[in-house]
Amino acid sequence: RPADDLDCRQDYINKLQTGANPPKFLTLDELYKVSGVEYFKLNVDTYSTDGVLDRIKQQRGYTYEDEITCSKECLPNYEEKLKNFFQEHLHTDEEIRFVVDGSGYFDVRDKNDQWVRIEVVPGDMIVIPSGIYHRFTLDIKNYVKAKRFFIGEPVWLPYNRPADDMDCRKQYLKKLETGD
Ligand code: KMT
Ligand code: NI
Repeated sequence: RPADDLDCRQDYINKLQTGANPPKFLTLDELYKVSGVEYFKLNVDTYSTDGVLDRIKQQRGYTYEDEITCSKECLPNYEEKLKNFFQEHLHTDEEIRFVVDGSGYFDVRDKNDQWVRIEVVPGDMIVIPSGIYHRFTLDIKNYVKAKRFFIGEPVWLPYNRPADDMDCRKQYLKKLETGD
């Protein structure tokens, strides 16, 4: 030790159970109640023409869109970026991801500060609220392709925990407490 950069070590950490033992499964309504995370199911074969994604973008004001591929081959600075994604952090804006290929895990802290692991597969669109502590990791396939959305000019800056004094954190906690 330390051998934290070895692939087998990373795979081991990624597969570690993050939540309750034995696992407890949440419905999407429950997920929303305990974290404020929103979820949309899209059809990965028809989303570009079926209008569902367009309606969400329009309703929520998503004016920016790009695509990120996380794999050793496609992501510049792969090791460092993945390490940063997996550091517990928050953002001043929503983190919106629509997975079109591959898979991975978003871990978010619930209102009792316990991890909730959200597996994302093609067709899954999640909205992680601003001010929530979270992290992302790939699974054993080491590959995900996702569309990213943003209201206005994108800001990807993470604030690693602790960031409890930030306005977005306080607002997030207030909203969670009052239930919207
Ligand atoms: C992020 O910000 O954590 C990511 O973009 C992760 C890859 S998208 C599923
Ligand atoms: Ni993030």
